[in-house]
Amino acid sequence: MNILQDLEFRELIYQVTDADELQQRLAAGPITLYIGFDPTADSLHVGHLLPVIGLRRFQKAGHLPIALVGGGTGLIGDPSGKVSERALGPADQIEEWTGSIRKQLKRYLDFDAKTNPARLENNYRWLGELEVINFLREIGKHFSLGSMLAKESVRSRLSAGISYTEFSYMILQSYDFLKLNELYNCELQAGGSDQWGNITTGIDLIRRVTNRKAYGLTFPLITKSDGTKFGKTEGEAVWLDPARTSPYQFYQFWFNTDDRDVIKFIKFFTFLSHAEILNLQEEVENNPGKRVAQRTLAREVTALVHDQKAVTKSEKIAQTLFYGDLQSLTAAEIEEAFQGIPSLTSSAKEYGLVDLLVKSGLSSSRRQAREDIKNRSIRINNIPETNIHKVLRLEDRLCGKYTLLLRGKKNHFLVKWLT
Ligand code: 383
Repeated sequence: MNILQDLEFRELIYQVTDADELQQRLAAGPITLYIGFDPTADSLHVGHLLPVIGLRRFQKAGHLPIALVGGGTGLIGDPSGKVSERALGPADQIEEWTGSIRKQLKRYLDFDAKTNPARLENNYRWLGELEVINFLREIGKHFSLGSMLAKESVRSRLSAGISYTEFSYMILQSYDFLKLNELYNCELQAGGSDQWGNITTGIDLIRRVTNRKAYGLTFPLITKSDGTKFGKTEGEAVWLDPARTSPYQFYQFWFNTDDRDVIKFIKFFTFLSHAEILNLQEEVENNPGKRVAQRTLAREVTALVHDQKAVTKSEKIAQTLFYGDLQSLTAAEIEEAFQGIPSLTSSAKEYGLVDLLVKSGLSSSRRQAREDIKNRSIRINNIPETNIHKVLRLEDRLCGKYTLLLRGKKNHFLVKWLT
């Protein structure tokens, strides 16, 4: 099976330029392709994962991937998919973020492959040395204002406002494609569907300047069947950097996938074979309660982004949090499990439970807190507490430092004790 058939089975192709010709070109031999990532933070997030994995799929199929970090374009800001102008970040910060993103991208590609090694590039290398007069004469001349204004990324922003800076972004990305075409004979640019406009202007530029043919391919926007946005838990992005999103939370993010989405995500984010995926599909239909597909998804993606140890640890934490004895977790595991959950740091030695329930927001009032306790919906370190006069003391701490409060099944709150 070739790469296009694989991508098709996985429903990963949203748009392609010249489908038939690209098909033939891919059949004719290895192609060099690239995807760009702008350093808009010090880490990639799960919204970047589909294209990152896409590069890896192409490499596994024998093609030559280039991961491009936008050290130059990151200084400008892509208007694609953005409803308003972005503030320019300081140049030294963008440089630092470029370094972090480079490090992250390395993990997914093989730079020592004999016949088809991957490459990592930074477009600051050529964009940084452009001079305005040359740029306007050599490159700008190939762009018609009419077609630039007609691009979705610009058209949708004309009334709300777009600066000349962001307006020019597509020219820089197009120039990158031209450069990579010259340097490495890069013939294909891929990206999310938001990148279609930038990709097609690059193809046009290559044709005008070199009279050569180049191709574009976009991946679909990831949607969830419950209508909420993919890639967030409780409003926060799910990051690839373990310091921002702990491996346990990362694992949970995937494990919590809805039955209606899980097969789609397995197709998108794993390298499981088509047969394995079809088996899991049957499993979801016949035994949805067992969440075998969700567990597989969480294991595969956590092992890819983190490692096998992170999978084992995440499963231990989950098992203990939901069913087990919290006393068996280490302080580091507790910190990891509860990274990002609401917490407060207390310098008191003791704390009344009712006070704490109100202070933490778990209960809306003192009256409600007492009701919740009486109803047995409050647990301290997973143990139900029914005494409304309960005061939290030393013996209620895990590792001498933490107390976990729960209201119902899903509302966690962590108290960190200082003394
Ligand atoms: C810069 C220079 C190029 C080619 C591409 C770029 C970056 C591109 C962009 N991409 C997004 C980003 O950086 O803004 N202009 O956050 C995202 N990508 C990929 C994918 C995606 C896009 O990095 O759809 C999600 O991850 O294309 O939003 O020469």
